[in-house]
Amino acid sequence: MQQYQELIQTVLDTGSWQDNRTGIRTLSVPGAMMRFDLLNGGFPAVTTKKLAFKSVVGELCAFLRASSSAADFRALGCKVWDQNANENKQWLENPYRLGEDDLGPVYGVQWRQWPGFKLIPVDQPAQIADAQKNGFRLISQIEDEGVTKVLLHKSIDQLRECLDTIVNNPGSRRILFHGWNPAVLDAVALPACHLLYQFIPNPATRELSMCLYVRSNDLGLGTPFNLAEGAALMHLVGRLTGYTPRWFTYFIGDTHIYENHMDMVKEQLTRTPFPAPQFRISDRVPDFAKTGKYEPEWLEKVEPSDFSLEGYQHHAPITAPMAV
Ligand code: DHF
Ligand code: TMP
Repeated sequence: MQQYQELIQTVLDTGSWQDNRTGIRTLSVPGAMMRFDLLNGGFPAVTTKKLAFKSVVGELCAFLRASSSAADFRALGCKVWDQNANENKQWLENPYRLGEDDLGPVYGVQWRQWPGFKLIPVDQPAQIADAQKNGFRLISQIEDEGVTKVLLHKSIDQLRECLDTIVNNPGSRRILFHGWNPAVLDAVALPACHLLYQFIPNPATRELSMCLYVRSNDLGLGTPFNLAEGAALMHLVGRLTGYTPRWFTYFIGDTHIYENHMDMVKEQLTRTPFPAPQFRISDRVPDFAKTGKYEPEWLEKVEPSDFSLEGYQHHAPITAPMAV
């Protein structure tokens, strides 16, 4: 995890101070990249402090189940959403908030249940038939800008469609899912930070690579989680589609360190990183490469206890407050 330390150093050396909505300033750099080779169980866990691995895999399971409540995250062992659900004044006053612990249609809802709508003029029956064939359900007929149209809806499981494509059409360069839904930005506790995931399978080597784009990344708290979660997702998707995880390329837009995290990150720079641990998924989760049976329903069935780190050596835990 040399690269994490190098990125912290780059921000300390070249960053500029920025104000933001939280009231806690950040030292920021516009744009960064890290790249990890996950071959042979490799895993980008930070070692210069203790990674809250149980919390990481709890969060991933909650995303995979399309959770929209901090209570669901807690039930899976992850408390990191409590503050965003219940302590941000703007969100507490938001008419879309459904009450205690509600987060709105965050990450997993977009990954697994993207709300897809089509408005098609009634004089286009071929389009309507095609949409219905593709799983859109007719909701009603309406007048829109003087034209009679039908409104159709489909809950789109973007992630499941990625797995289907890895299995059936691995040469595709369109295997991605998006967390940024512009239609719901006003109705969520926090607009998606890690938002674009693209899978790149290599059918010749049976290796699966992934690129992840994170629009805004808190190097002290968010980045270690996002790296670990992205890598865990690659290992899981690889298991379910018969691929070995390979290159994990991690792009960041606004790359920042909060002013009250300076002691935490500087302390980490004094520590020598340990070798990366090995990542394991329990045998309970079927390996497509061995069974030849495609079982994508394990995306929802997987439990936090199915994920573990082996040989995780780390320095003493350090933490710092999260800017809400
Ligand atoms: N807001 C901000 N300002 N930064 C974030 O990184 C962030 N991340 C969110 C939601 N809002 C956010 C979701 N992810 C922690 C880690 C990830 C995360 C939120 C918080 C965190 O506090 N980590 C601590 C404790 C982890 C634990 O014990 O569960 C850590 O030391 O890693
Ligand atoms: P923003 O919406 O104003 O960019 O604030 C979001 C903050 O949360 C920002 O510091 C980035 C951080 N964050 C992460 O780094 N990773 C995450 O997974 C999440 C949810 C947030």
